[in-house]
Amino acid sequence: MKKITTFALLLLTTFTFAQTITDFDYDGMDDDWEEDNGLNTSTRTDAWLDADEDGILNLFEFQLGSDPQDPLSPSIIELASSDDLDQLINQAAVDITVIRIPEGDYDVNIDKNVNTNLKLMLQGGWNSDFTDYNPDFYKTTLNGKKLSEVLQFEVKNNKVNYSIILDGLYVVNGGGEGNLIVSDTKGNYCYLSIYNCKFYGSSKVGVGVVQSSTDSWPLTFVIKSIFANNTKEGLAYKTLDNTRSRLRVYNSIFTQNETYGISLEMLDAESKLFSEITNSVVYHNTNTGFYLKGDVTFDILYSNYDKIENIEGEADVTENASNIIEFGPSFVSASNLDFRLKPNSPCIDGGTFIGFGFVGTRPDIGVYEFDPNIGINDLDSKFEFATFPNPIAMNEPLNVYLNGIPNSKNLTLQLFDLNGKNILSKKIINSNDLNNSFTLEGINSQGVYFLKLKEGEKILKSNKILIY
Ligand SMILES: [Ca+2]
Ligand SMILES: [Ca+2]
Ligand SMILES: [Ca+2]
Repeated sequence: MKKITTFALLLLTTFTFAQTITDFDYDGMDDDWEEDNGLNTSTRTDAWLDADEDGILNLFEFQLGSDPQDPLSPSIIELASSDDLDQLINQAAVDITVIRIPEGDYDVNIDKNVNTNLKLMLQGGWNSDFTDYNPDFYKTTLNGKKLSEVLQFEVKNNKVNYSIILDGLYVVNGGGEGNLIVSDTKGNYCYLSIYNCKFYGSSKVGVGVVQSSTDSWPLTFVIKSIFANNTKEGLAYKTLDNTRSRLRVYNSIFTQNETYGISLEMLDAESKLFSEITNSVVYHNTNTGFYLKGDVTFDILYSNYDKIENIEGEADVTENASNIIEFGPSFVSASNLDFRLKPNSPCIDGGTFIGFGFVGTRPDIGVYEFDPNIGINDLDSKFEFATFPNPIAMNEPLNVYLNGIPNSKNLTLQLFDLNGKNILSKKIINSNDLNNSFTLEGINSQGVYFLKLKEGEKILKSNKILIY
């Protein structure tokens, strides 16, 4: 991983926001931008890859307006122990500011007025020397100690554009209105993205968003994040003043919150929210999963929730629910905030492909993919190994996704048939080779195969692959 510690923000970006983008593959990245930057306008998978290996996913490079093929763009500030996180965030302004925060506990109570254009990314989940990223392993905790909001962004000035991205953070014990509050009364084009984050133990909401910017068109992503044990809603999203908002929630969990998992509330008749919740668990909240009010288009797909009861202004809600699982998610230990899936969970292989690598016949619902070849005991290991599509046609290229595997001199990928015959071996120079696709050579019959990742003779991971 490249280290960039300069505070100088040398990059002038010519990228400008538009009110809407043309996005054929629906991955959140503009078609022209994808073409100009060597990405694929007809696959969603590339949003979650990191072309220049700078630790910032392509989707977030788009939102920041940086170059996804240049590891020096955007410039990154690595927080040293002597640095003052509050001060760094408050300095963040129109230039791109990526602040990388190593594992540790930080007392944080930030209230930032967004008066000018802002592109800010806070990225936790790194080890102390910033060579390895794994948010579940290297916990970066921003702790509000119930004193006030942990992070609050208030947009009050004229027509500013902003991108706020949180990645790999535990945001806990917020006071005031909640753990993260974004209130926007004057924004223009607004991105809020939450990825690999946890929002626990707020004295009010986990995350609260208020959009009241006339004729703006905000887009909020919530991806692989958990909202649990908050005193009010996990996520509360309110819109007023003729705002048209879009909310996309993917592979996230909302549970054990004391009111609703998610509330989506239009505060006036002119505002409208297009919401889409996919591959997510909204279960075991005190007052059912959802509170919906007003002109809300509510698409819930391949998800696991109990019931939607409190729909006010129900006539305005357009509900589209499909492939819903109504049984409990069967977490390993919800009381210990361990939201991995047990082997009997109905969420296993219950999701739909949205671009992430997965194990099994289909992606799982929730944050953590269950691997039947590994079970739950080894899921604490720091790496992910996924292959897709699966099942796969005989001559179709296979995508292999690796994350967090340390470089080793002795890694191979080996394909075995059901009789244990080794059909193919591919040596891996380093793990980054594998954010790629390759052809399964030498296969001439359909059936079940096992792709094993080995270090020497030791099997690190094994995925079952069905070839048709
Ligand atoms: Ca796109
Ligand atoms: Ca794409
Ligand atoms: Ca990148």
